[in-house]
Amino acid sequence: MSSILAPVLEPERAPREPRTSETYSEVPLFTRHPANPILSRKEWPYPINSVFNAAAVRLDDGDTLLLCRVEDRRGLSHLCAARSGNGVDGWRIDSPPTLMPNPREYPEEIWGIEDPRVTYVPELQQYAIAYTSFSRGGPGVSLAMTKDFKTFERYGVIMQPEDKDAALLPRRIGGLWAMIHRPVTTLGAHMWISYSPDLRHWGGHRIMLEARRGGWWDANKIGLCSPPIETAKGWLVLYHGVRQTASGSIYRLGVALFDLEKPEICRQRGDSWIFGPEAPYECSGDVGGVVFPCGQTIDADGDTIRLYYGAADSCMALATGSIRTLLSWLDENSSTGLQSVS
Ligand code: BMA
Repeated sequence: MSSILAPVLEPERAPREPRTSETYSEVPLFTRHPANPILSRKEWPYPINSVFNAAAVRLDDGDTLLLCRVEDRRGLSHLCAARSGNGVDGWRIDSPPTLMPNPREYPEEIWGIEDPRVTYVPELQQYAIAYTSFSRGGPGVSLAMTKDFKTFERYGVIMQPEDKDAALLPRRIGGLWAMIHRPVTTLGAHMWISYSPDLRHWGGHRIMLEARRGGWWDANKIGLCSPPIETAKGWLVLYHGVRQTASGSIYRLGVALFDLEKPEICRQRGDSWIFGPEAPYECSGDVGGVVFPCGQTIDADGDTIRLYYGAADSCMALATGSIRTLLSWLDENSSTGLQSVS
């Protein structure tokens, strides 16, 4: 039975013997692109402080579009599209910016809009942009729809503060739209999933993944990274875990697999993180020690993931991985019965 207080964990396999730390070797599941960082403020056609945490899509014409979070020199963020034929360089950047906060009509955007995740929705033939709107109440989740990244239909705030790290699934589940998000409640900062008949009214709230506790790398605070990837084995989800240390937070990535038709059911969850800040552009910047992907594209081979991530809240970087490899890594490196280990 699922409950809103406890995530459902239905492992397909029997629980294994507890694993030891020697079991966890450093497997390079994502490879940094040699051209990193691929975008920074020096490329920008107007004065900014930083560009990071971009959503990513492959357009019909073959271009990669990054919908970047751009922080201006007041500290407030807006969204700006950068397009490239190869997804690595030759970026053509919108000027004026693509999507600005509109606090007159949407007061929840008074301190800016941040960290978009873009999902293409075949049924609607539109892209859904879930982004953080920031105001006195704290961060909330807003939604906008677009066909072309030129005009947008704004739905306003759909998940009230404090909530962020949201993405829409690309298709209905049991007739309803499904949104992953990360509210902060008295229960902690965990990933939830909610359902809607019309993208405006949301309910059926369920916790889908809990932050672990104690010494774990993903203790206390987690959140969705890029939108889930649909595979034959389930929804493959990259998430960030935040480790609080005496000298600040470390943002690292983990991976988990969720049931295709009941996505609140976690099938597998990796024990160790799979990617963390190591390169100089990830370790130093406005907020050193942060890798923060909000988008990926999948190559024509159906397997290669191009993961676009913000580095140190300052620039954009790219790393490549493989869906097949992540799935087989999960088979070998995930724990079951998570509640007992957290
Ligand atoms: C999170 C978000 C991200 C940011 C990260 C690290 O809470 O605000 O936009 O990249 O912190 O500062």
